[in-house]
Amino acid sequence: MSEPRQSVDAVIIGAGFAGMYMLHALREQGFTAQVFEVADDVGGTWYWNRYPGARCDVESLEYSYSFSPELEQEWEWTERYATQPEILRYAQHVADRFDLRRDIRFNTRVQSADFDDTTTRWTVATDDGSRTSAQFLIMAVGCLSSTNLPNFPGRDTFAGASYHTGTWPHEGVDFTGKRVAVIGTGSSAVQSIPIIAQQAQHVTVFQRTPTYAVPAHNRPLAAAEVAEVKAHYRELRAANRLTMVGYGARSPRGETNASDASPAELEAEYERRWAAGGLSYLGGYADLLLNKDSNETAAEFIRRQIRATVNDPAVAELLTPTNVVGCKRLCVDTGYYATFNRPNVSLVDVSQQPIEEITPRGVRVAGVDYEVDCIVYATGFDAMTGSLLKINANGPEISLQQAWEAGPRTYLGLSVHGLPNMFTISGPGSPSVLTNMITSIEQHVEWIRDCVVAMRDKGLHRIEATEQAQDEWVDYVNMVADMTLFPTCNSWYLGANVPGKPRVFMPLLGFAPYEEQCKQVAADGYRGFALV
Ligand code: N01
Repeated sequence: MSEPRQSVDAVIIGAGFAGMYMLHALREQGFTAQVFEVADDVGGTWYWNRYPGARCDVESLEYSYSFSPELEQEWEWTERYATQPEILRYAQHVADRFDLRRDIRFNTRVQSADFDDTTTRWTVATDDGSRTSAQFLIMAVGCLSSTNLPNFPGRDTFAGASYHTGTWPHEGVDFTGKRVAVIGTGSSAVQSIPIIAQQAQHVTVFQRTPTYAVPAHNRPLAAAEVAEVKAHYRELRAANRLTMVGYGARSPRGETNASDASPAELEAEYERRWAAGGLSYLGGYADLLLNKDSNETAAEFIRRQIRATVNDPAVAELLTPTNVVGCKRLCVDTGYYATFNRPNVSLVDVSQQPIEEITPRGVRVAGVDYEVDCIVYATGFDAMTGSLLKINANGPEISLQQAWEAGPRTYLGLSVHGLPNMFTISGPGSPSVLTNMITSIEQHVEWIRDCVVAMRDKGLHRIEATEQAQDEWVDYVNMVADMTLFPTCNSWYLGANVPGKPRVFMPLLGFAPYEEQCKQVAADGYRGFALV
């Protein structure tokens, strides 16, 4: 492993897709950079989330870097939705291909970063005692990397094995013959429950909020489809960057409103999208996340599929969500609802009476003990802010923790007033988690790269978002969210899954308009930033 350098142009924290591309992009411009990474290899999210069935719900041909046409052509995806091992292999291939590892210090956690206003440089301290001085501090820590493990009474008294989907053992887990509790029914649970159920003696799922899931219809990629995409990759990538979500240009979103469609038209459109599979289900009509009545038509279609799939009407009813579809992240599944027809799977509703206690032998709800051998916490993440706040970043007068005491505030999701020369890749206030993450990462990396090149060209050494620009941006992000149905659920987008976390709608809706705004800010001489 490389020794960290003592002085570089940029320290990058994290070696997932964001950190890897940031390193490559800076190197290409002649900058020096040091990456710090807690894990022992690259991959970020795809390094940690090794739970059974983990896959990306954005199609593999689009959930991949676009910055290198050669990389794009040489890599062969095998399935419509890539598995976690395949995506991790891809990340490792990228690290090899661009010789990234020599500037990455693995097994190393950044503990603090302090900005010195006299030198306009950061000093970054790590848990192995190293100190690195850098002009720029770039946070590539991921949006979903700080796990949320609920503090159930007695949690640590459990005598069996406990796992969190987000920090799954590398050697895998054999559930054969085991009684397993799964807590949570979000995307990670929806993917893992059907597979755990095939192995385990019994699976008991503890559900607080039922989930909408649309079928993945995963399949091996046909050679002809791959060839077709590869022949027109540039056009596809460009078209994706003109969408609201940074992917899916191959199955365009409907431009008409569900409110204008007849019941027969609605049914046909939802049938078509359900049969196609995947997240484009919600792209059927333009108003599905704007108009409650329109949303209800899409939601009701899924509810009918659940009732038609699940044999026991009482179980079906419990599995049927009532809230707006899409205001929590839509899940993409393979056999999730049907899994509840298995004799070895049962469902426990914890919406009214929460999990009371974890006992040495299992999970207690409403005085009933569910005895299990293993507990799988599929309880999600302290999303978007968790990993950033774990780093003690201190500006000249204020720390990041102080700046975000009442919730995250950024300018463009890229920069925080009070923390000069610090950039956040896919930070709160940017589209990030509402998009194809790799599209958003590439856009942020390229913007940051161009910004530091412009600073070097002009002999500038300090950049900081102004308070006014940040205030206006936060208002704008909220205004956009309030025009939609997104704030109507207790989602992790709002921080509602973590007790005590300030309720702020963190991502910004709409990739294409956002990219345009970022370009305009740069073209206007980095409007909203104070440059020295
Ligand atoms: O986490 P989640 P996740 N008692 O927060 C429940 C991405 N992702 O890891 O809904 C009982 O969605 C919680 O209940 P509730 C994707 O963006 C992508 O599944 O808060 N239950 C919920 O059911 C996704 O959205 C992919 O009421 C508790 C569950 O735990 C994001 O990661 C795959 C509880 C957490 O669900 C996070 O997904 C996986 C408590 N105290 C993840 N606390 C793909 O690309 C929490 N819960 C396919």
